[in-house]
Amino acid sequence: MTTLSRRGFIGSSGLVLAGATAVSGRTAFAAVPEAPTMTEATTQAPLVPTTGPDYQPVATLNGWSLPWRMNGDWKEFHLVAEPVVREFAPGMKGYLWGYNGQSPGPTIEAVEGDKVRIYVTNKLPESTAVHWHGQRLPNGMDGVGGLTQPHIPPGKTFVYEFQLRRSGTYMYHPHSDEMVQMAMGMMGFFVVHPKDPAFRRVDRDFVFLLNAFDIEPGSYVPRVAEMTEFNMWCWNSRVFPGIDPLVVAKNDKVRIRFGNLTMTNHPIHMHGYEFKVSCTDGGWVDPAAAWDEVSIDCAVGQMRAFDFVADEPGDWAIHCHKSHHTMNAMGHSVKNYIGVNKKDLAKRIAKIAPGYMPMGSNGMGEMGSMEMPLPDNTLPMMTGFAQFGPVEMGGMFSVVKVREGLAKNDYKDPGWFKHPEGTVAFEYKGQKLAEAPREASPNSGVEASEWRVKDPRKPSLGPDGKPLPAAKKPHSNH
Ligand SMILES: [Cu+2]
Repeated sequence: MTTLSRRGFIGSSGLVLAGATAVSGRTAFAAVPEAPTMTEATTQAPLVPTTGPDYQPVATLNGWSLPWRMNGDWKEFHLVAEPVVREFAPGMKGYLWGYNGQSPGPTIEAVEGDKVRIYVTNKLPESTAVHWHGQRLPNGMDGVGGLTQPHIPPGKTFVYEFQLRRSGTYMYHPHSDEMVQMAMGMMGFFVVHPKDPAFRRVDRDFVFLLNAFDIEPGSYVPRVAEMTEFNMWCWNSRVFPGIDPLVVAKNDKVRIRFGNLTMTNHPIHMHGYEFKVSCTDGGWVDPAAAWDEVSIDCAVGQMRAFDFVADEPGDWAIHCHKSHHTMNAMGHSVKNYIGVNKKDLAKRIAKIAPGYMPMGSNGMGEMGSMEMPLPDNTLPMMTGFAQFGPVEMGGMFSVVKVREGLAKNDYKDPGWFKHPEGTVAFEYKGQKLAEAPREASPNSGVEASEWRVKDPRKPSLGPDGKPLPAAKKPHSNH
């Protein structure tokens, strides 16, 4: 029986259903579920459930969710570990390893209490195994090659079976030649929705993995032995301007979830809002224990989800706050020439090093708007244009686009934000400006006068600027 979910994909979907024969041979046709493959690197429409409890499906940035079939009371998925070609952004591709046509692999979505059966077919040239990061499961289903199961040899299919005991935010990745296989891009998101459709429900739920590659400009295959000097800082194996925007309707409850499979931490910062961590890979955070943040550090191997209400329309940047992680391959070995007059110097160096291109004497911003000659298959260090000019970013950077009046399932890029009249920073040319309001912000809860810095050596001043009467000294003879 095949009741594969095939609904709801945006436009010309890149979803391809390979016959099971392509994977496992004619004799196994009925036994193994089809293994869908994705041919595109654009964000696919969330996969709305048609059986079982209702839930808000996630939107995987520049990715998709894996269709499944029901077999009795088992929810069956089929992952195929295989070499893939992944576009990082227009102009650069990588020869990676992934699952079902892309890196990362498809997001697996199921419901708390579901019994899942996950077929894993190995089409890599070496053994693999899949670890279900964060899940409670029988030890033999934990996917640690050699420790809890034999490695899956090339050409073989293994089956994992377990019941999803907790809702929350998880991922999957190999635990077999792990350094190589993760450096090649093998990983995926795994979301377990709560059995109670109302529990911690949001209107839009975005997921992505933080991953990093070291790919020499002009080449296609990552250097897998690299430990520190990565030059591609990615969300779901994409870099800005190749990362799709997170499109949100005004006043939506929004959740953004990410997991870190790089080799360093990433403080993820979103502009315009404060938010609360709602979930980690360890479980849900009690709302009473959550505090407001504008940046969340995600350590290696961790997952974080944060929630906010999108009540401020606009184009809000979201990015890793390590500034080297918002730049692409070409920027990492540029020397600092700020303040150096290098007119003659550049000419002389270019003689012995053809193509020499020094950093600008006034900083590197000018590179954001330049059309530099690049080697094949790489990206400018900083790039991307928006309505006011070059954005001068790369790597782990995208935009949360909050708009009024979007339909519930509309994730299409709405273009640039139309700012209300008089709300954009502007050049001061000596013109007379409107009087700024004098009151403190209505939400600050602080009286304007409390902002004054008090010098203990001087008498406190009242609102009229005159010294306040000295405070009475407390009795010392109680
Ligand atoms: Cu970072």
